[in-house]
Amino acid sequence: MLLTVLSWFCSSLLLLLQAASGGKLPEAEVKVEVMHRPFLCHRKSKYGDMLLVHHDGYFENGTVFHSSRDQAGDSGAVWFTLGIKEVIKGWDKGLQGMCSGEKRKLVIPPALAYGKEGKGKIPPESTLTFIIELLEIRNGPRSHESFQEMDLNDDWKLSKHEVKEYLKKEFERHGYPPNDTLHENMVADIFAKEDENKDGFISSREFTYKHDEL
Ligand SMILES: [Ca+2]
Ligand SMILES: [Ca+2]
Repeated sequence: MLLTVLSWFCSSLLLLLQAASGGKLPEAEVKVEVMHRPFLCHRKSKYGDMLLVHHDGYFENGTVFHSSRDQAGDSGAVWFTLGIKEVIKGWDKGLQGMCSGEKRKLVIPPALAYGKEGKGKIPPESTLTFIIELLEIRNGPRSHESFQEMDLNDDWKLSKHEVKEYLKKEFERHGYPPNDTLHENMVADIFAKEDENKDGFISSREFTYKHDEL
């Protein structure tokens, strides 16, 4: 009896799943192949993280159209923030859950790359292949971790004082002397843009969810 019920349940679930996926056009997908994964992986990339990557780009016929290693040393590697459309959709989708030191091959259909128009030397409707090596992961400017770091009194909102302290720290970290007038102006500017409900604080929501499309 139990078995019958179970199998009935499973087959209806299957039907449900088919119904849910049927009727819609299959969404364009990135083909991801992990070419190398380091033995130790303390942290995996997620939306909002900043990633430093080396990348080689190939057309379908195998010709290289870009290589970040063309430049001397590691200087050609690029930083970008994952998941905020700073890069093509295929990268945002295909570089999640990646370890530092990991190497992936992404095959990206035009819909998730440069589409019908193409761009620069990328012709319209190009499927692109990228070999991407992730060199480093850092907390993105909009990450949960950054917010907690800035929120000195843990009340889940940022006061002008907290933002100013953070700016001072960031300036020092990058080797610039603190500049009170400049910090005041920056704080005023930040609050004008970010404090959407004008209550004098930047809430974690105001801070994090700038990008509705995520
Ligand atoms: Ca606070
Ligand atoms: Ca606010």
